[in-house]
Amino acid sequence: MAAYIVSQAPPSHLLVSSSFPTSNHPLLFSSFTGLPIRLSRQPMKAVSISATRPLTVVAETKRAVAVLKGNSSVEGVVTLLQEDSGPTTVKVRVTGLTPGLHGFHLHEYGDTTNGCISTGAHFNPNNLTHGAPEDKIRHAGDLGNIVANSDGVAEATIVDGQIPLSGPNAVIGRAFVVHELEDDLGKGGHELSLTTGNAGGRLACGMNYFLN
Ligand SMILES: [Cu+2]
Ligand SMILES: [Zn+2]
Repeated sequence: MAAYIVSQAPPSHLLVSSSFPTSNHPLLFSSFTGLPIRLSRQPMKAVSISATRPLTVVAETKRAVAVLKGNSSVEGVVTLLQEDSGPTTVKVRVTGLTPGLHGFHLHEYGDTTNGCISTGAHFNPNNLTHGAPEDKIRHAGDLGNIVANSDGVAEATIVDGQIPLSGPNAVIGRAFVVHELEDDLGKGGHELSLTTGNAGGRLACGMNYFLN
């Protein structure tokens, strides 16, 4: 193979030197002689494929807990579990309630310095009106009602897609609140239906703590 001299000017181009011995190479009798031509700077070679790491899929499980307390004998524990970015499973156990339905929400703040009133409004990152958990239009914090039995104990497992444990809408640092009355899920026609579900006073509340 004929050797030729190249000058290495701009990095992506190679110039055929004009001092090239042109006498007996057929290519160099072409009209391109002496003009810049584009050549691959590096010879073709097999691309080496670096060994890829084995693909390992690790399911990330996030957990949180809230302990609910208030000014009455009502108290409870809420545990939360989320796999990856899936829905959050909320397990609730509240005691000391009157039998029947009680509104249960995630409120905006974990603050309980002035009792449950300091937890603010229902967590509502999308600025919607109050609704049922299954409604499209609802507060993220709207988890409906829990039902206390004749012993005043309410146990529930709620699976919900709007209360993740991480990201901008994370529940960590916000509080669960259990209410005196039934949440009308926005359909009661009361002036408070579309803000609080008219669920009455706040019996117990507690902030979510991250457990991982
Ligand atoms: Cu509430
Ligand atoms: Zn609400």
